[in-house]
Formats: sequence, structure tokens, C-alpha cells
Amino acid sequence: MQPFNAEPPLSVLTTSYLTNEDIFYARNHGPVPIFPDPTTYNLIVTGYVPNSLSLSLEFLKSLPKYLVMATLQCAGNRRREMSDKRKIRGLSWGPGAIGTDFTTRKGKHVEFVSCDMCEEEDGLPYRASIPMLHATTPEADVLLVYEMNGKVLSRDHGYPIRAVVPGVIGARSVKWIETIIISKYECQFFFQQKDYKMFPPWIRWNNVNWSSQRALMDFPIQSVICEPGDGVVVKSGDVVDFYGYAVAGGGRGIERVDISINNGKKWLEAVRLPKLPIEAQRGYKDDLHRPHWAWTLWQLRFVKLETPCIVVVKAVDSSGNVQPASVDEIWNLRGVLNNCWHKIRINAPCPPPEVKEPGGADTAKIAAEDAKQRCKSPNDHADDEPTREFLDRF
Ligand SMILES: Nc1nc2c(c(=O)[nH]1)N[C@H]1C(S)=C(S)[C@@H](COP(=O)(O)O)O[C@H]1N2
Ligand SMILES: [Mo]
Repeated sequence: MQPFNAEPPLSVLTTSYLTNEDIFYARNHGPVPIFPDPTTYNLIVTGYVPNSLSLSLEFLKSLPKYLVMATLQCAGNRRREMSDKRKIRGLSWGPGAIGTDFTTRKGKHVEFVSCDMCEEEDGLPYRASIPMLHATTPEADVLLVYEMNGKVLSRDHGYPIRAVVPGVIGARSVKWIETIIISKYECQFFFQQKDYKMFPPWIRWNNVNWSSQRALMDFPIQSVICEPGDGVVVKSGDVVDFYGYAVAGGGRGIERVDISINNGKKWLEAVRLPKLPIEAQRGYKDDLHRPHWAWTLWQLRFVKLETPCIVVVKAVDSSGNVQPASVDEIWNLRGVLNNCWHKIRINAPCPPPEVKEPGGADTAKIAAEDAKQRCKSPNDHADDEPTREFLDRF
């Protein structure tokens, strides 16, 4: 049986700044554990500490409570577009492995050890670590979380306690934490050492040296068109509204979101929607200085289209980072951090099926093939072999 993994339809994702629990993506490497009775639960803190601690849920909840609005994004978000290019090992995520919530901070530590059983760890629990400096910097807002969007954390998302490391790939936000180890070393287990690393496009499974790359932390600048969906049919001259998200890792804000309705020839600037006031309530002197852990929702409305066309989004973050135009530049064997320009195809209405007339079979066949081509999505390249030109470049 496969562990439970799910991403929401894009059309519901950007209807609100906060992602409801029932549509929040779920990423599990093992079965969701049935956690012991919360009254007997204790979080163990051990390792390089003068005395190991055993902290009850009640005690954790009595500590000062912090609200942080943060976007959790799987490193494999948009992996599907990479696997459409060439086969990849990893779950096929569309652009929906992302969600935003409010979480509650209780402390800051280093290696988080869960209690689920992961195949990759030969049945041992999921674990991951973050640098001590990151965990102990108040500005980094690393949290031990027991509530999400004002409700008790659900089992799927890590009840009773999970970590949330804002601005960092979801893999470091360990769920169902049983133990926190203060350690001299980075976590030496699978998900830190043999996964969630980004290699150049020319590295393959037969020559990958896992220790040659660092464990991924911040995610890069990202943007996605959520509405309309890929492949919708629109008549030429009709007006369409576009909606989506943009997010940058490491607390960087979104400076600009650009949309093109002609596959990148010309660009228009999308409108960034104001964030919820809570995100600004942390006492930073201005918008520039506060960390932006949450995504920015954007829209561009009343756009007149000539169809068929390809609509593209790309964003710029507060450090001036931009997204790569093509997936070729960043393709990697684990299919992580795909942040190339996100494209959708808007189709023109397909012609009605040809009426087969005597002697007219060929015309009908050509028309049908033509319609099929025009109604193809830009991601329909699953079977394409890498071209000679592509391989020659590396
Ligand atoms: N214990 C445990 N924690 C985990 C995982 C897991 O499989 N087990 N998956 C990680 C990954 S890869 C991601 S992207 C996020 C997903 O969090 P969510 O399911 O709450 O959206 O949890 C992280 N924490
Ligand atoms: Mo993930």
C-alpha cells in the first residue's frame, strides 16, 4: 500500500490566502501513524543538552504562543513537468503541492525525529535536521506546531506536534515529532543525505554522488497559474481572468509577477493581492524588512485573448531572483525545485467532427489529427526522448 499523498485542484488553491485543512496537500513517506494518547505524549529533547527533557503536550501549550503565516511547499512541487521531459524517480506532483497556514511556535531545536515508518529508512521513522543557527534565530520563526489555521493539528499534518520551518522545503518540517536531538552533525539519515538534493542535469542515477551536494533548505522563487486550468477552451476575442500564486523561500518577498499571453513575447504585470494583516503584525518597521513566509496571490483580470495561445507566468523576488525560462536548465534526477516559467495552453474551440463524405476520408483524417495537435497540452511530452541538441549541451 502506498502512503497517503494528495494535492488539491489548482482552481481551489488560490481562493483564499489561508489553505483550508481539507484541501491542504499531504506528503507522507510512510503510513500516517496513530499517535499515542495525547495525555501520555511527551516530547523528548536530547543530545547535546545538559539534561534530557521530557515535555508534555500540556507544558508545550503553556509556553508563549506565536502565530506565523507561512507557506509550506514540497521540494517536488511541479515535478510532473520535469518528468514530462525525462523519467524521474519521485511522486508526480503538479503545481498543487503547496499550502499556507497559521502555526504556533513552541521552541527551536535541531534534528526532528518522527514515529512513522518509512520504506526509504527500512521501516525507521522519518527524520530531518536544520542548522542550530537557523533553529535559534528568532527571525527565522521556526515553530513547533500544534495548531493550524486556529484548529488542532490534524493527524495527516502531524498531530500532536510537528515542526514548521518557514521558507524552507517542506521536507524539513517534520510531522509527528517524538524526539528532538541536539546534535553535533547534520541528520545522517536518508531524507537529509540521499534525497532532497539538487544535482545538475547531466548527473544520472549511475553516477550520482550524494555527498557532493548540500541538503536543500530555502526553496527558490516560484509562480504558478491556477485559474484557468491548462487546456481550457476559449473563443478568440473572449475576455479571461487569471489567478495564481507566487512564493519565494528564505523570507524573500515577491517584487513582481509577469504574465504573457503570447508564450513570452510580451509581458504584462499582474496585480499582487494584499496579504492578511496578521502577516504584518510582528513589529517589523516596514514591509521590506519583515520576512515573507507566505505566498503572494496575484490576479490579472479582463484579458482579451487570441486563441489558441500559451499563457506564461514568471515572478521576481525581493533579491531580484528570477525563474528559469525552461525546465531543461534545472532538470534533475530527483525532480526537485522545478520553478521554470509556468505555462498553460488556452485552446481555440476544436472544429466539429468532419462528416465523412465519399472520397473525403483523407480530409477528415487530416482535420482530426490537426484538431488533436491543437488541443494538446504543452505538457504532453511524456514520451519525448531528450534531443541530441539537449544532450550535447552537457
Ligand atoms: N514524519 C514525517 N514528516 C514529514 C514527512 C513524512 O513523510 N513524515 N514528509 C515531509 C515532506 S517531504 C513534506 S513536503 C511535508 C508535507 O507536509 P503536509 O503533509 O502537512 O503538507 O512534510 C514533511 N514532514
Ligand atoms: Mo516534500
